[in-house]
Amino acid sequence: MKLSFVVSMQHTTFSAVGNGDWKEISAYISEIGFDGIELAIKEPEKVNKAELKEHLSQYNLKLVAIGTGQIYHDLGLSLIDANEEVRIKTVDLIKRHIELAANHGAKVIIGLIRGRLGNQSNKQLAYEFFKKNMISLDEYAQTEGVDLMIEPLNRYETDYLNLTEEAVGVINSCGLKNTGILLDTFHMNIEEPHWDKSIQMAKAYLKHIHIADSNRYCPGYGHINFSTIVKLFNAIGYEGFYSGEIHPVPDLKTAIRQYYVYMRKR
Ligand code: LER
Ligand code: MN
Repeated sequence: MKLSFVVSMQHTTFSAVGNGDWKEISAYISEIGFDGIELAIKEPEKVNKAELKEHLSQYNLKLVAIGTGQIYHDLGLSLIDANEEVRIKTVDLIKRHIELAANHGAKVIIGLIRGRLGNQSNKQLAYEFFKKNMISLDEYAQTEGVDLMIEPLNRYETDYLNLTEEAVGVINSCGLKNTGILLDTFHMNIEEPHWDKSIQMAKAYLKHIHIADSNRYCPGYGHINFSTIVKLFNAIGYEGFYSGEIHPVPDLKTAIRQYYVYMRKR
């Protein structure tokens, strides 16, 4: 099993993430024995590409995925904003993420950046904005040789694409070629009616996994049965990373270490 951990490159108010000095945190992740790292990046244009490459190579960590969600969570920009300028800016920022990802063979996450239809007076139109922007991002991802991933999120964080079935539906109806799915056990535990059926449904699309227990703490702190769930992912032939996206409880270093130890035993 390949393990990674989600770390924020710039300070964020999103709490289920490694927040702090990304270089120090990644050095610790490497020391513990992780195979890779996932970076949440709010300001992709400010990232020093050479420094990032050198640092990850020094610590022998693969950049597995790039998170975009803080652009919505911290800055309020989304793919369905009513203001066209905001939508254009959001798409442009994600293109910068795609370029960064291309440098590392990493994948780009389309999660919180989707925003909420509920904020819009015309929900149908907002959903059309989402589809149009995904088609354009998918085309750009094809030219850069990068995979995008739609992450179904629970209803308290967004009001559309909460289920694997819905994410598969939009990928197919838009004819997206480089877009797959990221499954997050925290969101699945809230939304999916069946672990096994949802994982089976994701089979042809699954590119990445986020792991957190039912309370978003480290696995073992809640009531999700990870041994069963890892078996279900193995059964569909999943060979990608299991990325810890958890609250830093009781503190970040302990959470990182406990995540590694727990998952290595699955
Ligand atoms: C948000 O709850 C989440 O799970 C992130 O991975 C999405 O951007
Ligand atoms: Mn997630």
